[in-house]
Amino acid sequence: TVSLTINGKACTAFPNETILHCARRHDIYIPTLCELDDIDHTPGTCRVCIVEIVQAGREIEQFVTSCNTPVGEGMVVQTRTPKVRAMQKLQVELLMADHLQDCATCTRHGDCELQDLAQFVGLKENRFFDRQRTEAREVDESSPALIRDMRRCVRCQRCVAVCRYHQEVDALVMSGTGVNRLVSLRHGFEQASSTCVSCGQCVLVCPTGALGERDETDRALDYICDPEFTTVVQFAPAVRVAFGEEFGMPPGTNVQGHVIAACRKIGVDVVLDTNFAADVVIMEEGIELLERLKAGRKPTFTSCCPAWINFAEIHYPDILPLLSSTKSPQQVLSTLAKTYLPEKLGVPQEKIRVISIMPCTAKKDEAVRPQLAIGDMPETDVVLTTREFARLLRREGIDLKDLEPSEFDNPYMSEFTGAGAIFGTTGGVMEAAVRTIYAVVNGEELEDVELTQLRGFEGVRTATVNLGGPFGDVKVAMCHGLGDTRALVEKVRSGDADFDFIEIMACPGGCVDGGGSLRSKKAYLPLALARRETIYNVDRTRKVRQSHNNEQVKTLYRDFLDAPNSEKAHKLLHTHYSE
Ligand code: HC1
Ligand code: SF4
Repeated sequence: TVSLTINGKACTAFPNETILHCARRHDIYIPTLCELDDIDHTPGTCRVCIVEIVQAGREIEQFVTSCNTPVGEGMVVQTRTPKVRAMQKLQVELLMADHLQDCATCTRHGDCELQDLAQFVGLKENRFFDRQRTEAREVDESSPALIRDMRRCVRCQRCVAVCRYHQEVDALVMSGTGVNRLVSLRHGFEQASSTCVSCGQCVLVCPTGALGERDETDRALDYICDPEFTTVVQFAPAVRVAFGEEFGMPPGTNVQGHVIAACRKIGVDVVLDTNFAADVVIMEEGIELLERLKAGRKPTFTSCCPAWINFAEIHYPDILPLLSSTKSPQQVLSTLAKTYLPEKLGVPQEKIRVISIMPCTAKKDEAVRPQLAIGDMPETDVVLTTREFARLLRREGIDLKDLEPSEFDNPYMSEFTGAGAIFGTTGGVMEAAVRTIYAVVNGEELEDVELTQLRGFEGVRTATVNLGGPFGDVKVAMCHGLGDTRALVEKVRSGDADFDFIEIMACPGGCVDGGGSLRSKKAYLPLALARRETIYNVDRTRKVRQSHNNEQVKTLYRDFLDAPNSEKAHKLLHTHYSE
């Protein structure tokens, strides 16, 4: 170990540990902006983590960035001297100099790491702001999902790092020099035509409002407030366990009842559950998988994650025939809300508007796919990320904590099973599918529905499941995060991986910490495990835990779809992909 002092306090460090890291372990605060420990990102570009050091045996003081300077034996570190504080303040002032000064209208207002820094250094004035140069910076609004506003970028490069080293999509690059240096899409493309798959991981790590989703809270309000329309809201499996945090509730609190109450309070007519549609997806995808296995076609990839679909289409179009043709739960619910529900409610199809609340940015892309429309009418009209939904409630003066939890009351499309609930976490779709496929093949239920061999958090997990009947052992894989996905897809293409069924979720952890969920400052995906625990609890406490035993799903097939994979089910609930 290495001995040193920080602000007079004796500290021990590991060899090659950075000063910042050592300080944190000893509970000494040093401000940071570009650095993000969770993704091992220490570019040292913002320079606000500057500290004063004196190396052992040397008299002179030096000023270094603590995030990328290693400790030394006998080093004396000072973090709060007048000189250090003045330098940090100047740094923040320089960062502010080319940052759009419209905090009050920024979606990160009150939740911004740059604002926190301005408070930390006690910034009272802003001497160097160059409005003209800042306002001239690029704002890319070409994507239905994401907005890249370079007027708010602080060049921390966290987005570049997460996209390149974690998601391995590598859609972002730094371009330009000096004051013109900024984040661009590779080859200068616009978002809509680049290799970006809209997974939103870059948004989760952005410390300011430079990256974000296209805000559609106004469009949602327009529908909700218009008496002409019957507005239907659906919310994703993960939303109920990944939303309370925004209103000060402990991580992973199940706020399903609060979300229902909030929707009613803002004037939504019908509140439905994406979990119900997840159960329907299991029926369709499960039977589809068995058909494919019988025909010797394998592997089949799941198709519910839209960033994964984008990834396959853009990066590996040759594998598209391997994807399940079943639409995602979001689209299944929207389709049924505009075909099945009108009959049941006595409301004309063209008067229905579907708003979905998703922990996902790529769902916005999915909603505008031309093949996911009924004639000219999109199946899903508006997708709000979890962040936008929080914003919408604030705009309506609602604090989630103050609401009395409510229950679903729609008798057709709101009941869900434990299987539908676990879609929200990595491995959940596979587990839900196996519960139903096993019963279909064997005519009896699995003895233990908790398939713990499919759980876990490794990037790729594999297992062998005995399906019984003519199928016997099938090999399955579950993968989350696009870095691991790329490696797995490469293996499938080269014949080095032999699987029957593969679940892919583009976001690490699955939807519980999706790219559209609430952002955490200075951390990447810190809440996934707490949220996942709650999801498994929801499953554990459901009376019915297999999709095929969902009474509303049974009624749907009896009254409307005939059978899973029937001609009608195929027409309404399956899709195709584009190269
Ligand atoms: Fe997901 Fe899905 S699980 S994709 O992760 O299949 O977003 O939660 O809604 O559609 O059900 C997200 C979550 C979600 C779909 C379902
Ligand atoms: Fe990369 Fe995903 Fe961000 Fe696109 S949305 S730039 S793929 S991290």
